Amino acid sequence: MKGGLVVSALCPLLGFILLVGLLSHSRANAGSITNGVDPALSKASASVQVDGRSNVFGAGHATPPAPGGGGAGLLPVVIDLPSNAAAVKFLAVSGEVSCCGGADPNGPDGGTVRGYSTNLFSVGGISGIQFQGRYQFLTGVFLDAGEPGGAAPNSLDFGPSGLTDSFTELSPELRQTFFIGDGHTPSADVQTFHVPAGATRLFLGLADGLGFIGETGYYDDNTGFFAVDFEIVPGLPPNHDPDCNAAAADLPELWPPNHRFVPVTILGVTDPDGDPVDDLGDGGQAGRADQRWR
Ligand SMILES: [Ca+2]
Ligand SMILES: [Ca+2]
Repeated sequence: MKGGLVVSALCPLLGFILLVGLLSHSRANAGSITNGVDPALSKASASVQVDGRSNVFGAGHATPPAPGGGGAGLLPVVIDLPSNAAAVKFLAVSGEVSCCGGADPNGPDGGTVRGYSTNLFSVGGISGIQFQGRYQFLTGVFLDAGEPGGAAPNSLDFGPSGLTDSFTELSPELRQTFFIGDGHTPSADVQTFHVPAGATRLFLGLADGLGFIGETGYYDDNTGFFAVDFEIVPGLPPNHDPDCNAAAADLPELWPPNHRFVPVTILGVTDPDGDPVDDLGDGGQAGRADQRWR
């Protein structure tokens, strides 16, 4: 009877016990309070095309970098994130690119046939990325509203001794490049990419360099593109506990004992989010606390 109000003392001879809903536990009622996600927060989906020359390390900069030579390519594709963005899912990624003048094209999960491994350095405040045995895959990076600079986050390693491409969820940091590939695990489960705090933009491109090792560059010999269908998953709005400070029964007492059920309503409960303050959907009304009696 945690947090409840027992009124049985008012009618002990009859054994009527009136139980008032667990007002102080209304967070446990979240099933009925927060299941109704605000329709304004519905998922947003869209499609973009990522050119094979899109340089992910150009994210947030005016021009893409190419300290390794071979051409800086193009600025990456930018997706502006709504303020309530919680995660991004890539529902379908198709197309092919070539690292090398049209030879040996590969899909979004990256190439294998040329035997390269990716181990590119960080540049301009954006982390490098590693993937032993894989190259030229779809790559992303989240940024806040500013131009990246300073020390970059650690490079993520998606190789066999690292994260691999089998993760179901990934939580990259701001300015930390990450493998997207086709957005699905090898067993075809869609992967969830959590949006880091403060992120306002997601950039899509590729991570290239001479032999995919060292300084980035060598974008200008790339061909093809990836077509990317993505979905932005909104977060739930913040939920606050109802305010029970003014809660009171609408009957001061149950008397005299007469073997009859007596409905009692608790008034004065409010919710700062405007959520209904009933329970279980069993007859309570908005603006009232739930009541049960037996
Ligand atoms: Ca290239
Ligand atoms: Ca994949």
